[in-house]
Amino acid sequence: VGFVFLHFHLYPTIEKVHPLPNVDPESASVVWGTYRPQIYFGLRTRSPMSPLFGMMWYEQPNTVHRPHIRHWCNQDDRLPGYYWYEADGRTFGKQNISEHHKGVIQTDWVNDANGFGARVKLNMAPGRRYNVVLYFSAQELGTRFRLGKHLRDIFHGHSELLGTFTFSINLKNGTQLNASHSTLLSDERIPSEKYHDFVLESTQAFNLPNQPLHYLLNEKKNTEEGKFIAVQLNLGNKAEFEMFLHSSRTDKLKPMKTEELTHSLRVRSQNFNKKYEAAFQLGGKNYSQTQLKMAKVALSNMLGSVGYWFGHNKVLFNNMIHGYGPHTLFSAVPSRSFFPRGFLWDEGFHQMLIRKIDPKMSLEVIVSWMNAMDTSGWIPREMIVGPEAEAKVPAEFVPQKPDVANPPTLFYVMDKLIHDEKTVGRYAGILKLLYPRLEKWFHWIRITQAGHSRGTFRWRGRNSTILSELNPKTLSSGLDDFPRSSHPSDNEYHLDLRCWLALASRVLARLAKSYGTETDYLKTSKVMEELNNFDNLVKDHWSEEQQGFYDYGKHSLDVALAPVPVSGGPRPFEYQRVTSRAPTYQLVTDVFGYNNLFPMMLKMIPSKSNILKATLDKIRDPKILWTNYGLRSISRSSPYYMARNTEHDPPYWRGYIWLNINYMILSSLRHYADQPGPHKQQAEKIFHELRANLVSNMANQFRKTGFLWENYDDKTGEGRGCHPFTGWSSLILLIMSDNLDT
Ligand code: 6A9
Repeated sequence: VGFVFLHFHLYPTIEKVHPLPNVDPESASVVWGTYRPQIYFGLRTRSPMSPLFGMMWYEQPNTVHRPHIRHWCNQDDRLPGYYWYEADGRTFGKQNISEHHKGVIQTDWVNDANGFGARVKLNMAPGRRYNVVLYFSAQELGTRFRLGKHLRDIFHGHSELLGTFTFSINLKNGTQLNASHSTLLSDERIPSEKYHDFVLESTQAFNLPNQPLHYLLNEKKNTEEGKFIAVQLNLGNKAEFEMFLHSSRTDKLKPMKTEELTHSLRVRSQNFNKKYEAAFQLGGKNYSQTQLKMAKVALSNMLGSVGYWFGHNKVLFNNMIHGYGPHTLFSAVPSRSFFPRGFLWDEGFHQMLIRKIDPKMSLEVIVSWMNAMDTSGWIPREMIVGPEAEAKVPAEFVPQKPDVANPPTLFYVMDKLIHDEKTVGRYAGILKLLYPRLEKWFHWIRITQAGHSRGTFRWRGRNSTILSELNPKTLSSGLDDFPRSSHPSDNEYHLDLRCWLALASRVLARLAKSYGTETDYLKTSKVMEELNNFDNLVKDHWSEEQQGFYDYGKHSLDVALAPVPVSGGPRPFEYQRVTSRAPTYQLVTDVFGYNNLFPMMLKMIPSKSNILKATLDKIRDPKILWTNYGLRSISRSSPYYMARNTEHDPPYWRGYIWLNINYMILSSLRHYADQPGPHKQQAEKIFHELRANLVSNMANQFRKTGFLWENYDDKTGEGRGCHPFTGWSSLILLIMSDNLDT
């Protein structure tokens, strides 16, 4: 009975918890926003029923090669840069998209209670010709579109959510349409990840007399009313047009016009800039123009790439793939091009930034993630929800595993939110409802990721049989290939996880104090004391000899990837891990890097302790973690430094510089610099040096490449990995503004 009971509790029944109420009682579901972050310019409302709006464009090729459509943000487009440089994630945004040959496309938009208005400007190289396609697509049977007769009423239709609506286009003076516009209406069900394919398939080369070749939409209408509708504007190299969606949802408003669009854009931009300066106060800080620009792009992009998804996750459970959902996820994303979906631990970092300017949005997002929890307390690490999200992920990475956790960074944000008087006053109701959810989550992590002995913890999900990896990955930790014990076993325990739980328990105790009963508070305080006991941490993880904190497990100090003869494969050998010295149970002392800094990062080391000094020394040592561009992820003297994990997997968290961890380090340096103690000055000095290095390198890279990057090279400072990466790399703004929340 015990087993069944435990099993029932530990493994999700994959049944969702009851959703918490909307933070925003006004109906967000009819308000348009840039909630399709994976496309260059797309809008939808926060309702599963929302029609999707999007824009595509292509350059008219002068040859018989089919045009290359731009639609989904894609690194292969090799655009020299694209970013929201002002955006609040709610009411407006201004974006610059740099095209090849020094072309620029601007997309600016605002919403109102009945729809949206947008202005698009093309300023492309002389002699080139561009084609812009604007489309709407229905997501449910109640939404239907019809074609109108002229640009002023190019489409109209009706939907359950919006009532009847019209869409109009206004070509600005001087903008010539090369051939007249053409339209497409279809009643086929086009999967939402295939819109550009559909448009491309509907495109044909036309040889018009005395004109170069044109690829145009082959005017098509297989129905009177349809589910997908598109209009094409066949333009030259310079063009400007506006578009307005107006629904009859409330009859208070007249359709938006040019003057209102201009006016709203101006007023919202002014308000945004005012709020921005109030929140981050970069004004008097002596930053260069590039640095200031990067800072505002960082925030605007974070907000401009908040997304909304609807659908089911795939979950691997009992050796079968189950659907889990449906979910409606409202979340920021790490990267519009590569990772345009929700990641649990990334989200805590995103909200550290967003809450500074829009705490209500942070709460809306946290509520959304808490609603993704199942009845056992598990939350998927990645929310790959709906066909658009799934289309970006190779099939083998889609299924989520219900025994796998991810760092509970949302506690980190909650801590800040409940220390902010305004937020506490205004959102007491939802904070109170969040408390039991967070407690459930905490409890789930504590139970399911427990180690063998009390107070130790182990990330689940490491592969103990795989031979092709130098060190089996720990995806659950978020630090993926950061080396742990070489031979995964049930007896190992992990430093970072223990520190995350210590932090979470501290926040939970504070939450219990404000929103729980007396008993809750006593209970959580006890847990907090246990998990934050520094002597126990030292006992389990500290090496006196190495003067560092380490993981523990079955570990060999001598492993390497080497070709091993095999038969029956495509090659006579395979790269495998070879172990020259047998593994024994010990601390993992040949690895020092981000994982080993967690006791300091989460401010668990007493400020007077020699352990703090030892940690600071290692941080500042160029042979270990120090570089001119930020702290590298793994010591240069570790055998794992820059080591490939398999023949095909390059190093990832094995040397490169990552912003989320550098942010946490800076935050703890600030903390120790402000505490009395013998190491105060050392912390202060390193704080300033590290901050200056990060800011100047990221701004240099931004100037050179036009992007914020996933991580940075520790030898050259160059941006690496995917781009744009305006998830946690945007924390550079908090760093610049000295908002390090000690
Ligand atoms: C692979 C390939 C189109 C990896 O920022 C998101 C995550 C972090 O949470 C994690 O800590 N990134 C970090 O180690 C990117 C994760 C990508 C995983 C999916 C599929 C898709 O190629």
